[in-house]
Amino acid sequence: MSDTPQRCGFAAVIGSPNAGKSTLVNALVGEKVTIVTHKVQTTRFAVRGVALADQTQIVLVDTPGVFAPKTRLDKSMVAAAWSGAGEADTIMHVVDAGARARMEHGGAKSGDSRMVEDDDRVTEGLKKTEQKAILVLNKVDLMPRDQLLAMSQELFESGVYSEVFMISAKTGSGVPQLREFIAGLMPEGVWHYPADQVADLPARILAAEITREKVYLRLHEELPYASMVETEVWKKLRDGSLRVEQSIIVERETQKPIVLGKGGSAVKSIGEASRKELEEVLGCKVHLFLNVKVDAKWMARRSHYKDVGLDFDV
Ligand SMILES: Nc1nc2c(ncn2[C@@H]2O[C@H](COP(=O)(O)OP(=O)(O)OP(=O)(O)O)[C@@H](O)[C@H]2O)c(=O)[nH]1
Ligand SMILES: [Mg+2]
Repeated sequence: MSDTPQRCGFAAVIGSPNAGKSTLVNALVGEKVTIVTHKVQTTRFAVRGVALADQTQIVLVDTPGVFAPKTRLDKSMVAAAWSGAGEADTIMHVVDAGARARMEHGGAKSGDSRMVEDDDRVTEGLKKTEQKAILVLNKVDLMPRDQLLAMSQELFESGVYSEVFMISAKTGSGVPQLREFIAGLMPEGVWHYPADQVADLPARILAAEITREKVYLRLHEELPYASMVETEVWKKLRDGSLRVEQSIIVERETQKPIVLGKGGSAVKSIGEASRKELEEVLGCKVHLFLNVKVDAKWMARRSHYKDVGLDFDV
């Protein structure tokens, strides 16, 4: 051990849906601790990941995107995003700089304007918090660098940012510098987690998340938002392998055949992809059984919120 005192603190990552928050958390940790897809509203609840920088432990809090909520689940997700920020020692606001640049300079894609609107929603929300945030311009690999300066100046006019970093969470460009900087902001204190722990989701919830990621990646249209995954059986077998039974829950009868696919092909490939990753993460052989259930009211069930730390009554 060195003589430098231990430091430990919380760093929340907030931003609009799809900005790259989860990708950034994984990049800062150096391992996958939270799921990532190309679809908006992937992260549904606060997920913690632990990054180390010398004697400093940074507990990263990945949050759901901030957007205009409609359903109960939406409201709980947005509330979780802000409460993650409220409890943190420092806040990073991740902005999809590529989307913003396309809105300003042409070539906008679908979703870009909503992204910018949601970012402004975050900036407005930050005005109400006492602390200044770090502005993280992400996805700089997708845009000309010379547009970044004007963009950060414009965002700085809001008065809510103390610092700006220009990064690509995907390629890792700028990520080590950001990690160093956040480490310097963490207060002195003992580490919250053992040195080798990077994630803190209970294994059965992590396993459900991994399968949900595969559902999102495989299924198109609006279906993913209407679905959830629940781990129902988790059993260590005598040979050291693990039996996991999960349900993919959808809202309507008509959605069931979509998840199953022709002759069960969709659910089979979701299961294979999930099992592979589970084996990697858990370090043992996994027997994964997926079943598709219809529950029109899953979004209205309190237990689905409580289990993952979401507030049902917001
Ligand atoms: N090109 C590029 N793509 C990125 C970068 N960061 C993230 N992405 C992609 O952007 C998409 C969304 O990434 P996520 O990390 O899931 O975004 P998020 O902000 O966590 O999204 P929600 O959980 O839905 O709020 C994925 O397809 C990522 O691969 C980046 O720096 N460059
Ligand atoms: Mg996410």
